This record gives sequence, C-alpha cells and structure tokens, in this order.
Amino acid sequence: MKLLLATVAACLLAGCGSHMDQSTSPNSGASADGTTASQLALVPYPDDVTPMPGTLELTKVVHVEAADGTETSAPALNRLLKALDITRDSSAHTQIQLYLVDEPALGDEGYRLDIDQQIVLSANTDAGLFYAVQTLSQLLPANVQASYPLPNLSITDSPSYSWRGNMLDVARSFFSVEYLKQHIDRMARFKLNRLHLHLSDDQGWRVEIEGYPKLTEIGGASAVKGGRSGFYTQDDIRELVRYAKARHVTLVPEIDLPGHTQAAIASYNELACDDVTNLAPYSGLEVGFSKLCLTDRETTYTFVKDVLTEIVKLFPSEYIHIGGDEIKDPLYPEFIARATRIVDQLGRTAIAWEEGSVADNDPDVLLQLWNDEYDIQPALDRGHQLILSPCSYAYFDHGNYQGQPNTYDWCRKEGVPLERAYQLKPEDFEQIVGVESAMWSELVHTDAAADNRLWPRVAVTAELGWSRADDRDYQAFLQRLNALRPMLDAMGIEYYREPQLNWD
Ligand code: TNX
Repeated sequence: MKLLLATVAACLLAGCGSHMDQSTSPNSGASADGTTASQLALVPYPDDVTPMPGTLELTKVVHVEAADGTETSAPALNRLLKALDITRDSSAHTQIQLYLVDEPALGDEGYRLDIDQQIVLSANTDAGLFYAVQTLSQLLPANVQASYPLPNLSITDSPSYSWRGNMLDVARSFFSVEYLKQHIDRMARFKLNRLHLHLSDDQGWRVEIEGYPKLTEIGGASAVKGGRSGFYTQDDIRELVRYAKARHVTLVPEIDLPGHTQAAIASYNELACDDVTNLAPYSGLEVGFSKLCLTDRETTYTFVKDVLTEIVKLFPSEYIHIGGDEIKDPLYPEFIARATRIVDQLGRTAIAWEEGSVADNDPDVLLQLWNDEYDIQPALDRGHQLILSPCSYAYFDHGNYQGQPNTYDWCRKEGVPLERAYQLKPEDFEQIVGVESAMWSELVHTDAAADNRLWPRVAVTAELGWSRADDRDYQAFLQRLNALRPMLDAMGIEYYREPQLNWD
C-alpha cells in the first residue's frame, strides 16, 4: 500500500487539485521507490478523481446499507469484504452505502465513489454500482490486513465505450468452465464486459446443439495438435451465462461460418459439397480450407438456422457472432447476408468479421476489424459500427515479446508487447462500439499459457475501452498496474513477467 499512502501523503502535503490530469505531468511526484504519487493505482483510470484531505480507517467490521435493486453489486461487495476478513454488523461505526440515484450524466455504467466519514457508492444502475465496487476493490489491498486506510476522495467515472471485450478461442484448444469463470472474475475486476467465445472452428465444435448431437460427439472430441478437446453442455452454458451476468459480463457466442467448419463437416459429412473428399476431423494449423456447401442451400441454411436457434436460446446476448472470416467462395456475400438476416429474424443482431462487410447487410450488423489495413471505409459509409480488434495491437496470441515460443507473429513480427497494445488509439475511430482483444489458441494449450498471453495485456484492453484518451499515459499505466500486482497474484493469475513492469 505504499503507493496509496504516498498518494494520501502527497495530497495532504500539496493539496491535490481537482481532476488529477495525468497527461500534464504523468510522472510528476514520483517518489524515491519509483511510484507515482499523483495517481491512485487504478486500472482502468477513472474519468475524474478529486482527492480530499484525510483518510478513512476502514475497520474490520462495517455496516453495509444496500438499496433495493443492488442484486449484483451488493453480493460483489460482500465477496470483497469477505476476502479481506471484514465482517458486517449494523451497529458498526463505518458505513458502506450503495445508492441508486437518478443522474443522467452517469449513464448506464457510470458511478460515483465518495470516501469520507463513510464510503458511499452511487449509480443509476446496479451495473454502475458493481463498477464502483471494483474501483473500491482496487483501492483496497489484495490481502487481509489489520486495518484498511483509504484516502478520502470523490471519484466520478463512466466508460468511454460500451463494448470492452476479450475473445477466447475455445475451439482450437478447449478451456474449462472453471477457467472461464476465473477469466470472467478477472475481466470484471478491470470493468471489461464482453467475453466473446469462439465456439467452433476446423479443429473443434464446443457447444452442445441438441438437434445435432454429433457436433459435440465427433466435433467436440478433436482439437488442434497438442491442444485440449471437450465441449460445453447446454447446462454448462446456462451456468456460465448466469455467472457472467452476475459480473456484468455478456457472453457473446461465435459460430464461425461458412468457413472454419471442418469440425462440423467431420460430424455431418452432408454439410460439405459432394465433391469434397476431406471429411475427417482436423488438428492442423491451416486456415481457409473448409466450408459449408453454399450451393446446397437447403442443407446449409437449415443447419445454420437450427444451430443459431439453439444458440439464441442459450445466450441472452443482443449480438450473435457468425464469423465469416477467411473463406473464398462466389456465394460468400449471399451467405453472409442470409446468415445475418437469420440472426435478425431470431430477434438479435449479427456480428461478422470484417470480410462480412462485402455482403448486403443491414447497417446495424457489427463488423469486427482485425486486419489493421483492411479497407472498412465503404462499410462505415453505409453506417456500420465496428468492434476494434486490429491484430497488430490486439492479438494476444502474438508474443509478449519478439520470438516468444509458441506465439504467432504473422501480423507483427515484433509480437504485441504491452507497450504496443497500449498504443492503439480508439479515439481515432468514429464508428466503434468499443475494443476487443483476441486470444487464438492454436498455440495456447494450457491455462498457464493462456494466463501468460492474456495478462497483463488484457489490462490494456480495459484501459482503452474505459478511460478517456486524456487520462491515458503509458508510464503512468505501468505505475498503476505495477501497484496492482498483488491483486493479480491474489487472483491466481500466472501473468507474463513483463520487464517494463519490472516483473522479470
Ligand atoms: C486469423 S482473426 C484468424 C484465426 C486465427 C488467427 C491466428 C480471424 C478472424 N481469423 O482463425 O486463429 O488468425 O492469429
């Protein structure tokens, strides 16, 4: 808690101004041990921080007052207090209050956090209060202590973007329900709110579809060479959806169509055109070789509609991803237009990878940009919004450093180091819903390897998605993230020991 105390001391001594603007002097006030006294150790950095003189000594017993309608934020606060051995008693002196207010400026996800004699969390929504709890969790130490000094302050905060996402490829190599729950918890700490699950690809099909049991019997049994096979039952999905919802994370399912479908074809051979001879499960690394038979419209669209019908029953997400990457076929544009319309008829909105922009889609279809240089302008001109995932900044299957074993470098030969990831400027794009980093799993076959590829880089995604451009500064980010290392440790994250954080 050195940083926190340094902050408090600096504010007490110097009298911190309102709205601490990091951009003017990111490193001003750096103390002898290298910590930056002018900031709180928060990632993503809040919109507005007003330090006040004094501290609140949070005792081991508190009185929590939670308004009606705090069904996720109150349990989140309870979990936080429990982890720190803080008990609840209505006669305790220190109060933590969760209030639902009506302040349009805070929006759907914003909040205020006031620490003075009491700790007061206010927001328009339970989601906002949930994020206030996450901020409080970063202000507190990660582990049990005798007592918890907190700086007096007032934070007013809201996100820049509604889409703050991370994608896991569970198709090439499977990740367990347990790992996904951990990942959801970790994402939520950083106020990330979309977990995109890449549920099908050539090497595996990972979600039970009742009308097509062989998809998981056969397609669930394969994986990329060296990777893990497996699948989620529909009960697993319902459990994950419930778990994620309680943490304000929307699970966004992707069924990759019409290419990347060898696992489906190996399960139901009739999905391929008659002249296709390769009908076997696949465990290699090639892309772009498989496709549904686009001339056999009856078989293909029956399959697509049936699968998507079950998918929308399982996943409440407003958006359903239909893939659409890396395939050449004269009937591709027709397929994408039809598939996005099927999603629309099911009452949802489709997402497609950037290539889907060649089709005649409704402008409300979201496009996910993944090649930095892809010419997406025509789609923007037609009114589409983007999810920003340019590979040279946001592909976390690329190395934390150049030449890292078991990483790709096709998009950027130097890999995607933390600093590079931080250089993405979402503010340069107008029509975006937000940002999403992606971890493909051709070369990521264990939970430890996934942790290594994801962390600490996912913290960058969080800051890009939430914080204002003016409040972002890489050196300051390093200081703040470094101070959160005990929190990452407490969450059991086997992060990459980033040299720029002095973690090596
Ligand atoms: C490209 S990004 C792919 C994936 C691979 C990835 C590896 C995209 C839409 N398609 O199929 O896993 O590169 O980095």
